[in-house]
Amino acid sequence: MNCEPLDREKKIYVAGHRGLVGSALVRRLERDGFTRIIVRTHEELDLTRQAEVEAFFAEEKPAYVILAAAKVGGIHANDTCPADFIMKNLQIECNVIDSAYRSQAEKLLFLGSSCIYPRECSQPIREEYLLSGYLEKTNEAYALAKIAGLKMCAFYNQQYHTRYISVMPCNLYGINDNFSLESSHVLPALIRKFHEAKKKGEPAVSIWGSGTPLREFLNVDDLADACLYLLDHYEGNEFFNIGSGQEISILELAELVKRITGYQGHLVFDTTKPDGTPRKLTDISRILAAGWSPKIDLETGIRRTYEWFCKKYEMGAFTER
Ligand code: GFB
Repeated sequence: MNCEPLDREKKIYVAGHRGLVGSALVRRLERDGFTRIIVRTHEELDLTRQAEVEAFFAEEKPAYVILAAAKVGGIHANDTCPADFIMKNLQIECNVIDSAYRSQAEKLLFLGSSCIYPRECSQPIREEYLLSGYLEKTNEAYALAKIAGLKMCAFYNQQYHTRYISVMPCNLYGINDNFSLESSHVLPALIRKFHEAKKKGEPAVSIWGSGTPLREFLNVDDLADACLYLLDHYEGNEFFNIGSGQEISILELAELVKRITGYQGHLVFDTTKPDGTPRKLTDISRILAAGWSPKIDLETGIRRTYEWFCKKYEMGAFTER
């Protein structure tokens, strides 16, 4: 498109490398021949601490930065801990984006979320619909922090002529996801619930809400591919929706996961739990026009994730609720 690709020999810092998105990015960068991938565990570097982050950037001076570190969670975690979601995410964004600027990073990629868009906006959701209405209440705090991060990148570009890119992915899933039943997103929760119900011979699996909400899912390896594509090919002040462009109801998703896991029982709906936004299908015309398209279909992606989950499960992972 409009810029030089990243130099594979230069330092690239992936913040959040143990998470779903960060770990997929590290895999992708390694596969692509990056030789100096910088990572820090939470114990080594607390991204909510400004002085620590400034010192880290001053010492390492990464040429490129991918900001995949965030306080994330499913509908229940977002709904019950809004203070944590807004505070931690704003802190991480301010610290990392400003330190990247001060240490003269050449390029930065910021990861947002499709929940930044108004709850009632028309579908599929175009990037232009940002800030055109009220947000969904169950994830308002997280969405506000992600809007702030996206705008920060745009304003740094405007004032300081930096080259920061923002992407807004739909609901993601894949290996290294959070499978805790309390705080996870729907797909890992369903994989674990059906797997455990099958193992224990339970007659029914509980699905939160009514089953009617529609969601768009993208395998995290597709997202990592899109991020590297943009870092290599794009420079400018637009941000990009990244999605599969296809939606599925929670009921249909539950039936698909049930089939993949081989569970034989039936579904019950727990309507004391929230549905969240009724629908959030992104319009992916902008990224398609930029030359990138998704490659992993939902069933293939869930099968791969389930295979990985089963191996980990047998090794004793996922003991927490
Ligand atoms: O994935 P999820 O937690 O987040 O829930 P959101 C999606 C839908 O699945 C909701 C239903 O309608 C849930 O009620 N659901 C059914 C379940 N069973 C389950 C279950 O066992 N666990 C979970 N978690 N959901 C999040 C936002 O919204 O999406 C974040 O809170 C973020 O801010 C993320 O943007 C991508 O899609 O509703």
